[in-house]
Amino acid sequence: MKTITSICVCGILLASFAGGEDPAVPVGSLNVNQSTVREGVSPQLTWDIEFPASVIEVIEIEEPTQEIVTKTRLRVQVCVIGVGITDGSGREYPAKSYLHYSSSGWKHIFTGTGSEVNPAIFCDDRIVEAGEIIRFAAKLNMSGYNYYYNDSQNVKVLMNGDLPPGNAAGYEHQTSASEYLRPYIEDGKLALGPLDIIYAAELTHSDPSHYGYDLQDTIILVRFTKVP
Ligand SMILES: [Ca+2]
Repeated sequence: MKTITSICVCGILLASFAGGEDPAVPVGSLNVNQSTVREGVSPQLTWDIEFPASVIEVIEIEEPTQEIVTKTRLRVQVCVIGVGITDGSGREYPAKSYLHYSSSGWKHIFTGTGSEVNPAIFCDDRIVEAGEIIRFAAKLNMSGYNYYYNDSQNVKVLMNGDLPPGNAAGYEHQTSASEYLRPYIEDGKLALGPLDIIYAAELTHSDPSHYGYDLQDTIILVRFTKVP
């Protein structure tokens, strides 16, 4: 073998891949065994591509409790995608949400209405070790309404490629999703990062057959990143 020339498969995307963290897109190198190739000579190519991991490689989602158990040391970043509680006249109502970490207890994530949500802000950002158990709770922030927890049928934990929340089979997913959720849906499926999950919570109705039961009253995104 003569000169090894290493070519980045996708230099721009590789730049966004911080060392030690899993890539969000396929990255790798393509190696050619010659620096110049003469006509009629086929160079030997080798490649080493690292594909994005799936979230179930780094966490386990326990059933039926929907508790999340981390399998490795992870950075956990939490943002609110949306709060979708309005009445017939368009008035907004606030929701309140928490995550519980087995190592540190309940942490407040967000209290507010849909128009107060800023999905660009991480409401929580921490490192957890393997074996951490993460739970969820949210409520309509008015008296007379109770918390719903991760083990309730009013809360769903969803990942990349799942059907969006609140859509019975046969419905057109994009049109039945809340406005704020549409950027996260492609071809009728959730388009999240490979190591993201969302909590989708229904806070106003407990009867799944009611039209108000849409599992879009509070949607929280949790992004996991492997850390050394
Ligand atoms: Ca609702």
